[in-house]
Amino acid sequence: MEKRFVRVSKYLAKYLRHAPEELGLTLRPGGWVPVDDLLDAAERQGFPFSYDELVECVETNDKRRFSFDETNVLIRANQGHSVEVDLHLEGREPPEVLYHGTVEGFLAAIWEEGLVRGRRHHVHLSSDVETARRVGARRGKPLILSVDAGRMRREGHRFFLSANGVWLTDAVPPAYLSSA
Ligand code: HQG
Repeated sequence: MEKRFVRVSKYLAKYLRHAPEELGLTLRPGGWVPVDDLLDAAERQGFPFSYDELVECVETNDKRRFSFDETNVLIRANQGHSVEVDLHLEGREPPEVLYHGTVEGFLAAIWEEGLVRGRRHHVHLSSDVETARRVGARRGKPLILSVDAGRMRREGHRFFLSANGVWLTDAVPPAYLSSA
């Protein structure tokens, strides 16, 4: 991902996931905001980018963090929000095993209380070890936990799949966790 687009992506993540009101934006149901409102607000704030740059940023984004609606009139972050918003995610059958990348310092608390969502809406899980490793590596030497997602589902927990392939659930109690 080109440097300029990393900056635009960080800017979008901030305002589409965490602080839309700081740009004078309100997330619509589904997390959507009008593209024109976003472009205008960013320009007013002194961080202008063009419609074409926005499209390229969304299309080349390393984690496909954002999407447009079918008509490219609205844009949203696919997951990762801390503000209250209903993303209209549909429940999905997860694979038997999902993975979570974390770091040593969190382990004692995780074995004690399980995975909790912190300030995001959900706990984020990956369907492959490599992705989980990258997620954990943001914080230090990554440690991978396996989540017994099939059993969780059979025992009543709900799972959602974001548009960019991240598995989401409310919480993972310790009984479903093991070292990968
Ligand atoms: C840890 C990025 C103590 C958890 C990534 C994690 C992902 C606990 C941190 C997405 C805990 C939360 C999400 C407990 C969980 N006690 N620590 N009971 N339960 N934790 O950032 O999963 O670039 O909210 O292990 O690539 O790291 O933003 O979640 O280390 O897809 O698009 O608490 O964010 O994507 O951290 O990352 P986060 P995450 P983006």
